[in-house]
Amino acid sequence: MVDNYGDVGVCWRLARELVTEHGITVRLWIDDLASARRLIPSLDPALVRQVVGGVDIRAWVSPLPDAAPGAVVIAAFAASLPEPFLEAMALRSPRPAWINLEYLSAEDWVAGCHRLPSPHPRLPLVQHFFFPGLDARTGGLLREADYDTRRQAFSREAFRQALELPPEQPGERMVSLFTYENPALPELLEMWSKSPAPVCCLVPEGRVLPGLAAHLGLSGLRAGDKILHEALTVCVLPFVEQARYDELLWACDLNFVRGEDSFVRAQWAGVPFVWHIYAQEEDAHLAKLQAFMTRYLDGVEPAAALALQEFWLAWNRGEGVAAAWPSFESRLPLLGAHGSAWSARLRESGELAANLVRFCKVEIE
Ligand code: TRH
Repeated sequence: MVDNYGDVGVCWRLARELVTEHGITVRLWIDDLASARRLIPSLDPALVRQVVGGVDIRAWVSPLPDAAPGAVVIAAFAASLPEPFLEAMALRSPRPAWINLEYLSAEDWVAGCHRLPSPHPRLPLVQHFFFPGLDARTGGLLREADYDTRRQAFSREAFRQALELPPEQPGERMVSLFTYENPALPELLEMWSKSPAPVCCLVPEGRVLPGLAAHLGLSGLRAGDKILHEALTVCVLPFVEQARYDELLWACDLNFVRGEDSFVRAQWAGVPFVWHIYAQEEDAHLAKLQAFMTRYLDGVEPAAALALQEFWLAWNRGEGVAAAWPSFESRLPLLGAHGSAWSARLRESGELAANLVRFCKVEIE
């Protein structure tokens, strides 16, 4: 998919954690090395085999080159394994633990399906479903052991300087905008440009730029551009390597995120955020969106919960954001406090890489 990085983003994060925190040898097969390079700048898309950050990265080509299956085989996000590879898995002794790493969802059925076995119809192999999730009944979320250390070392001022952002204005709100194309974008920007307090909007390079440029009356935008539009300053940022994306979230007062991985990182950051969920056929994503909001807003003061729901739904619908903004904006301080508490609660649910290692070592025969 052009400009979709979530699947490789999660796999890369998991692979790095398994290597650095658990001392495991990891071979990562990727079918789109060019996209992966955005997140892993030292990757060479022309190489079928290379080691980056301790991970043995291979090009997933068809047919898959002969490679002996490891002790654990993880197929992520509905990737189906080639038949010859499955046959090699069946011949291995002992047979590999076979994990089907699923998408994240806050829906209730997830806890019931997490860790379920599914025998292969023909071969003597059993795959186990492993679901990321928001509570201890699931696999949890990825979170690197050095997250807190990195955050403590983070300086918002140094971040601004490194990106050559304009000096902070009194009362300014800094917002990051990592989102899919959205018909509500002009409405949002127009509102911010008329806002009584300055808004500094940081937009990573990506698919939203053409719409943004059109709204600003420009033929195009690229990293480094800074456009002042009344109370709104738009700064286009370079797409940074994945390890540095957290810094953007820490630097801002409000983050617009999307997909799966940036959505998770926004929750760890504990800063108020707006989730643009990846749209699925027959609006299947709306149930996922609602399930998350219900979980996330449990215990939040009703008016603030309603304000968040109305703004998120407007943003995902692509209309009505101006009407929903004032109420949402006035609740951002409260939602910020809630975001920190939510992030602390998530930690108690366990960490995905550690849970996966334990599951493979202890629970699968
Ligand atoms: O790229 P996405 O839209 O990915 C989506 C979802 O994962 C969705 O579930 C999937 O099915 C679809 O792709 C095909 O959004 P996501 O998940 O947030 O991934 C973006 C990744 O990019 C994430 O790992 C963070 C990273 N990133 C950087 O490394 N540098 C940057 O500057 C930015 C803005 C993001």
